[in-house]
Amino acid sequence: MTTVVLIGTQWGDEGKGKITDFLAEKADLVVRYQGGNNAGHTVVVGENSFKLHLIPSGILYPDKICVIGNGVVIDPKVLKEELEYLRERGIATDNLKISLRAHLIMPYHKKLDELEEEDKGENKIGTTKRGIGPAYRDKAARTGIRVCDLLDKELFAEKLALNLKEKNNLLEKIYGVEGFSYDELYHEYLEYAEVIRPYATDTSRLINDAIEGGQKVLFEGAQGTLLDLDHGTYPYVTSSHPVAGAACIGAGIGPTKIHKVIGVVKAYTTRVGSGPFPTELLDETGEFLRKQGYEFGTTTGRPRRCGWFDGVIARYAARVNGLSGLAVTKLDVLTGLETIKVAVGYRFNGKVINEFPASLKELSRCEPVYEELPGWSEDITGARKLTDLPENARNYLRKIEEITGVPIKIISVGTRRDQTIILD
Ligand code: 2SA
Ligand code: GDP
Ligand code: MG
Repeated sequence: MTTVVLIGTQWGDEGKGKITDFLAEKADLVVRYQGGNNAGHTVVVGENSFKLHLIPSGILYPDKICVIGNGVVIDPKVLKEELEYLRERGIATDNLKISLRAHLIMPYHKKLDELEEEDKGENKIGTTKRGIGPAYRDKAARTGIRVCDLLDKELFAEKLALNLKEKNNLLEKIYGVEGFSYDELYHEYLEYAEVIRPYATDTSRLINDAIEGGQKVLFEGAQGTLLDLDHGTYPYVTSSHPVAGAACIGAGIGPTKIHKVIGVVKAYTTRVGSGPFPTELLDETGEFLRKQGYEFGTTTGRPRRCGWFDGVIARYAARVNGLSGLAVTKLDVLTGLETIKVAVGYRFNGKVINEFPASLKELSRCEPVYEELPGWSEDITGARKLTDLPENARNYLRKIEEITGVPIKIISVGTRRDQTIILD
């Protein structure tokens, strides 16, 4: 491995946490480049299950440098809690590095996220209410507060005052709720400044120096391609860029520094939050997938919507991310299904289309065109090489390769590190 970007190809929760953890063993640095604590990555190490939201999954290895890049939005309260959660479980956090350029999530961002969702009623996005959208909005509006601002008392005081003037006005006059006290926020955040200070650095420099020095860097994407602000199912997306290209911007490296892009593909499809989902199963098969795959949000506990594997989406993700390889996860969850359906195109206005439409109105009218493949009943959680898998499972994987045109490099057949098959 040299420089690898690992991304989600669907609507998130593909099992990126597990694959990151697996690949991190061979990496020197693990870097997060977008999103915030809306992410929920579950990593199972032996008998222990770790749920990480903000800190890169690589932290579970004592010798890896873990970076929160400039493209991430940081809720310092959550950072403090996550650091404590890890330390309480015997995980050292000294190798964490945080970008001086990363933006902060403030309590008014969370409040606004909540109020805006309520206001939208039936049209709500289904956000995680972690303040992600409002924080990125301030970043784009050039009013955001960054880590380097927080570490400078006077600058922070100035920026906080300016922001509170605007936000309290909005909260009180538009939403009719109480605003935030300057003094309380100022003192709360000064405490967080001291939590962040030991980790804060120029992470772009750090990452580039590591690459130049021949070290191996793994970029850990959060959410998934269809939640991307540009390439996803807008407006039912997150406010960052989960696609591979964003690793450059969110970490401060150039495109020439990336060698491989691995797309994590769940063997079926899930989605949390609102918006169209062509292969969604609202029947007992959907219920079977949710139960077998334990499909509940890692951050919010929400039940995930479940459906068949969607080849149109996978092909689209292969293109917009420039995938060089696939990691197929949760293949074991399909065990026991007599037949498995795979969407190979959509029927729209009486015609078959192969491209993922830009218009959501169009997408919501698309009917999947399915191919049916025979399932398998054998327990595959003990498989460690391709030939351990039943023929029907191998045929299913071959179908995914055929649809996407991308070779499968990793197959996951269970939550644990060892429940993984590596292909050359
Ligand atoms: P936000 O909070 O502004 O990013 O929400 C906007 C949309 O992005 C979706 N989103 C996610 N979808 C899947 N998984 C996510 N992380 C958690 C997990 C989710 C959870 O790992 O399970 O616990 O509920 C995630 N984060 C954001 C969100 O559902 C909206 O559709
Ligand atoms: P992420 O957001 O992409 O990191 O995914 P999540 O951690 O939110 O959700 C994936 C869930 O599936 C987690 O609970 C993982 O432990 C679990 N998981 C990952 N790979 C496998 C697998 O191959 N089989 C099964 N049964 N579970 C898996
Ligand atoms: Mg997740």
